[in-house]
This record gives sequence, structure tokens and C-alpha cells, in this order.
Amino acid sequence: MKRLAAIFILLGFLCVGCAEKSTPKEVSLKLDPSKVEWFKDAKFGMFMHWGLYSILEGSYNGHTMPDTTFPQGNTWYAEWIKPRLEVPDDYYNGLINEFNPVKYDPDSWVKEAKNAGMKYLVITAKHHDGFALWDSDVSDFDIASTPYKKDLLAPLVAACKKYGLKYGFYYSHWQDWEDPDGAMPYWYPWRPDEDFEKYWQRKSLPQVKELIEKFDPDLLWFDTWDWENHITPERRDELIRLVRSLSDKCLINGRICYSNPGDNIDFLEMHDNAYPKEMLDKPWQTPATMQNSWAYHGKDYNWKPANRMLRYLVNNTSMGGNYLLNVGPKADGTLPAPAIRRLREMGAWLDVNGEAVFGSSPTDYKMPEGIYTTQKETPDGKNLYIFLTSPVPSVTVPAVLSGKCEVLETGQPIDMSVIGEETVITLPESIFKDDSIVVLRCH
Ligand code: FHN
Repeated sequence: MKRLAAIFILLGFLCVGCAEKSTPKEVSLKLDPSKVEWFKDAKFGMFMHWGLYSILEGSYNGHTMPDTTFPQGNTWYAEWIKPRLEVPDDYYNGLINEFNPVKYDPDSWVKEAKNAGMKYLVITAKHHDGFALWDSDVSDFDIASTPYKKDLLAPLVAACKKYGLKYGFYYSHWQDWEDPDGAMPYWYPWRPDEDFEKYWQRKSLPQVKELIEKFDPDLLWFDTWDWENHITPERRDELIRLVRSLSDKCLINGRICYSNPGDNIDFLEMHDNAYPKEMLDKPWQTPATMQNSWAYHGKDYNWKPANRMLRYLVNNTSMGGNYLLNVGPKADGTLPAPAIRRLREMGAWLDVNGEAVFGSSPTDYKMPEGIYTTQKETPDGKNLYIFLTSPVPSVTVPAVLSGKCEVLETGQPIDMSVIGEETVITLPESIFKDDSIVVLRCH
């Protein structure tokens, strides 16, 4: 059956190639900017790294990442276990016979994301190992070949729709360690470009097409970084054109070609866990880990406190960026308990302070370290929100605020006095009751 499907795919794919080459000018590489508004307002999303690597949980054959006895073993990234801990191809690809996430409950995943305040979810439809979480017509290295058999993406998409979250797919368009022509890590022999082109045409472009046609995603998350790669401007634009020709809403991230994203991507993607100190001229986000690893790593105990992660969220929000926080599900489909606790803590803070975050925009006030601001138009006028990440006796805002000021969570009134062109806000010590971020609403 799959063989027959493969023939159709090949024919279909040839057509994609034809369409690509015969209609390049008809398809605009630019998306209507209004389609990016939801992303700018969303601020907070869930990233999920899940695949065959989740079975190994960062350990193989008595070795646990990071392991410096391997030349390339010094990393926590558990989804990289195959090349880093030199797991043989047969063993790793044979994990396909073990992947059986019988406890997978996408409804509960999306509920956790929603309760945390997240507005969108991005999952690894295919990571660098080449394994597809959906029943792919293009490759048998997919969920349909596992004991579980059932497509994992369709029910997740349904749950996102049910709870009102936007959804997107991470797709490793460049690295593919299973395909004989896919790109490999830099310490392997360089894949000749004509071979890479075979992978590009046979698997990468057709799987992207499949993802859009089957699931109609709100965004696609491609992944290159500083390494030299095969994504030339021509291939980058070929992929953008393909996406645009199939969807008039699907956002594309800057990592489609990190070093040269061009003008037609929809938002910039920072380095992993990187927080810019300045405003950027495009929408942007930071992909961030909750442990050190992206994929679930059973011995990575470096869980970040919820409070620190809220600071990253607030930092990004104050500069017009988003925070895409990762959770690595276990291979059985459950979410790790430390991740759940942190999501709930963040959600509880956002429940009372989300007004200052969601739908807000940055101000141009230069504030001291640890103090952030956002603003928002409301029916009662423009609100200024001030985030205090540690106790301070006063804050000076370089603007005249003539209305009132209060603690957002409690409504406690706060004194302000205008001095010249500035407003000095005096803060009673009693508002800093614990180490959570205090938000003021002023106008
Ligand atoms: O190599 C990947 C890594 O495994 C992970 O997916 C991150 C997420 O941003 N992207 C690459 C490294 O930057």
C-alpha cells in the first residue's frame, strides 16, 4: 500500500517541482502582515520535543549525556543522543519497534498549555533523526511503523482547536540522520550538494507539503543555526514559496536559514535560550528549555524555577518578543511532573498578571536592570504596566502619569508624584511579599 502511495507521492512531488518552477512569480514570498498579529499578541507558547529519542531519556549503553568520553558527547541535548553517544544506526532506528505512547492524551497536554497561559503549541513533527510523528506518505520512518501505529498529530491539532490554541510544527528541513541523503552533523563527511538535493526533493519538500495539506498549521518552525548548511537562498526561497503556495496563514520562522533569513520570513528565532537586550525590527521569539535538554532527559535535574522563566517571559514581552517554552514528554506520552508543576505556577501568576503581558506592546522607556514595562490601549485610556522583579523603594518613569497607579494583582493603591517631565512612584515594602514579580498598572 505504502509502495503505491509512494508512486503517487513521487508523481505528486514531481508536480510540486513543476509547479515550483513554472509559477515562481505567481506566488508571493511575502505573507500579508496582518496574519502575524496573533503571534505578536500571543507572547507565550509551548514547544515540544518528542520522538524516538524520548525512549532513551539521554542515556545509552551505560552512558549518560553529557559524556566527555565521546568526542562529541559533551551536551545535554537528549534528542542528539544518536550521533553524540554514537548509537549505531540499527539500534537507534530499531527504536521504531518500541515507540508506543499508550498514555498519550493530547487533550491533557493542551489543557496544561492553556492553563499555563500559552497561546500556541509547536511540536517536533520531525526532528533531526528523521522520524515523523504522523503517518507520512513520503517515508516509512514514521509513527505508522511503530506498535502504536496511530497518527499523533491529528488528535493534537484537534485538541488545540478545541481549546483555542494556534499550532505549528517543528520540521527539520536540513538535518536528517535517517535519510541517506539528508544533512549530517558537521563532524561527519559533508553531504555533497547533489545528494542533499535528492533528499530535499524526495523527502523534505514533500513532507512539508504533506504537513500543510493534512494539518493546516499556523506556523512552521524550521531549524538551522550557525553551522554551515545546505540551505542556500535559492532553497530557502523554494521552501518559502512552497509554503506560501499552500497556505495563506502559515508563519515561517527565521531559522529556515538562520544566517540569512531574507525579507520574507514572518518572525525571527533567537538562538536557544538567548534573550536579546535590544528591540528588533521584526516579531521574534526565544526558544527556551525547562531542563538543559529539549527532549526528556531522565537525569537532567536542571529544572529552571518558574519564577526565572517568568522573568524571561517578561523580559521578552517588554521588547516585543515571544517566549516559546519547551516541554519534553516522556516516551509513554506523559508529561514530566516537574514540567507540570512549573507550568501551573506560571499559569497562576499569569492568571492575575496576564493583562500586562498578552496583547501588550513595548514602551521606549529605558528602565533600570530588573524593571520592565509594557503598555496597552484600553477603553479607559492607555495603561502602563511596570514589572518589578525585585524589591525597590521607588521607580521613576520618564513620562508624566496623571491618573492612578495600583498593584495589578491586589488593587492596592500606589502613590505617584509628577516632578517635571518624570513621575516618581513610591513603593511600600509590603508589596514585595515573596519573590514573585510585582506588576503595577498606571495611567
Ligand atoms: O539541534 C536542535 C536542537 O535539538 C533543538 O531542536 C533546538 C531548538 O531550538 N534547535 C537545534 C539547536 O539550536
